[in-house]
Amino acid sequence: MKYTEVKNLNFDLVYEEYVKKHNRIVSELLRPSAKLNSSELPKLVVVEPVMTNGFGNRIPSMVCGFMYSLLSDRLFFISGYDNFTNYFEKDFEHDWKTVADMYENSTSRYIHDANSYNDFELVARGNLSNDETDILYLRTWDYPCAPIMSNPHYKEWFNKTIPDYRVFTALSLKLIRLKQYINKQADAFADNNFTDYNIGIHLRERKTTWDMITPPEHFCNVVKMLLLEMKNMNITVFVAADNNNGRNKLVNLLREMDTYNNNTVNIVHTDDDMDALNPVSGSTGNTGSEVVALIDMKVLSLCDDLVITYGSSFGFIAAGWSQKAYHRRGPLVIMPITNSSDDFQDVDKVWVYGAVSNEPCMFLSKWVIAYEDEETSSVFKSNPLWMHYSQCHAPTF
Ligand SMILES: Nc1nc2c(ncn2[C@@H]2O[C@H](COP(=O)(O)OP(=O)(O)OP(=O)(O)O)[C@@H](O)[C@H]2O)c(=O)[nH]1
Ligand SMILES: [Mg+2]
Repeated sequence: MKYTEVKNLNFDLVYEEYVKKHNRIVSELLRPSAKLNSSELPKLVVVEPVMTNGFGNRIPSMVCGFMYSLLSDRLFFISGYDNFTNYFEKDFEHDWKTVADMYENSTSRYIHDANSYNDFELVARGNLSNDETDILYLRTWDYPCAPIMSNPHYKEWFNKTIPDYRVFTALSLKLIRLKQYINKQADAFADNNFTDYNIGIHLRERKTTWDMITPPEHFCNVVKMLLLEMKNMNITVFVAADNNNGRNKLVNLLREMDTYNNNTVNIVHTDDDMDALNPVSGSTGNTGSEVVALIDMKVLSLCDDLVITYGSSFGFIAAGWSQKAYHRRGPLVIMPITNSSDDFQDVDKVWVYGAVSNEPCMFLSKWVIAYEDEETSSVFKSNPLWMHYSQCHAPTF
């Protein structure tokens, strides 16, 4: 497939340097004669992705941890992702098991521990390199590193290294790269099905925001709006969904849709059984196979426009984890509703909105603004994307 690819030349150099450094230091550490006491060991960032969550929540935690490790000159490790290499390439050994034994006597603390503790003062204003703790742990399903992009200690790094501030894209395209056998399937699907213009839909129905719903009709309506701009085009609508019923319903609605302006519209989807239990996620309601989840996410990431479900990270991560340069515009987000006759006069009655950026949303950003000290919240708000970060995710905190 032909498209202009994202280029992050400055960041790519930083990444290459990091890989060399990591490989060199880890091979020195693993030499049988290297008996270091804990004060001589390199300092670390260790991420503990929550494996019962899906990719939309595991990937941001790894990207945040990697960002902290680059900024603070610490080594990066991932703990508890036992089958990482079944799905992703590895340029350097980041399995925590490789070195964990050496760090038995080291000091450690969490920067992020889910919703129970988050050191946002450090992230927004502190200097991570001055932190004396040997191991900084992260356990999160969020993208809570967003405030570090406006931290005065690191602003220059971001301006120089990722000047367009599409930070998630730059880091995730290096750290989270699909294994060839998965990538090939996603590319083949896109090659066989994509046409002049491709709209990706992510329908998430198993996870609701409170008891609200996002009707399949609304996704279909947004596709109709997008099609108004097209003329004499072959258009593909790719549907990814978290359950069979919802997928069938939406596909049928789209197939019945009137097409205007002499466009032809082709509706496609992958064929996984989306009601089958996923052994990695367990009984969390995240069904379907891990491999097809990644194929769906990758195919979504290659679409020209995305229509995704509010409150689900899956679509947002697809938007950010995209090598397609066109993705400067953020996805269109379908908002949940209680029922369609609900209070139309409310200013916050929004059916759909277009996100400003394809950076992931930050679930805890509203919390930072509401509860952190004034300076931390004002540093966060000096981030040009703060409104974007705080708008796009579930309202629960
Ligand atoms: N194949 C496929 N799998 C999906 C799809 N939507 C959801 N899933 C599965 O369900 C998981 C959803 O978890 P996340 O990716 O974290 O998305 P989320 O909606 O934020 O869910 P939470 O983890 O509950 O916050 C995915 O990793 C997949 O395993 C889809 O469109 N296609
Ligand atoms: Mg999520």
